[in-house]
Amino acid sequence: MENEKQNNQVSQSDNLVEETFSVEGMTCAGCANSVQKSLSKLEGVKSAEVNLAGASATVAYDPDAVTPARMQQAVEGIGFKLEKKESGDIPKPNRSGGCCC
Ligand SMILES: [Cu+2]
Repeated sequence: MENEKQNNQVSQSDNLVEETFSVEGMTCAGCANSVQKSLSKLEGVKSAEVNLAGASATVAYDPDAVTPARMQQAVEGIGFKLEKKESGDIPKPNRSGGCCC
């Protein structure tokens, strides 16, 4: 008799942090989409919202499973730059032409 319990339980963690990063290099909705995808597919990232106009990304994540450094790596891997937003840091419009499309 098989006594296999396939309890695919997601480890319950209410340790969720929401943080806003600034994203450099996005020039169109396609760019924003790529950044959003690369972030949300990371383990530990619950949701990612990329704001093209504001050149920012708001990520809800579990700090036990993923780190901002990891997100930076992922975003840099597709040609953009993710930076922790310092308070008082005004995002400057970026039209450097690092477009993905
Ligand atoms: Cu683009």
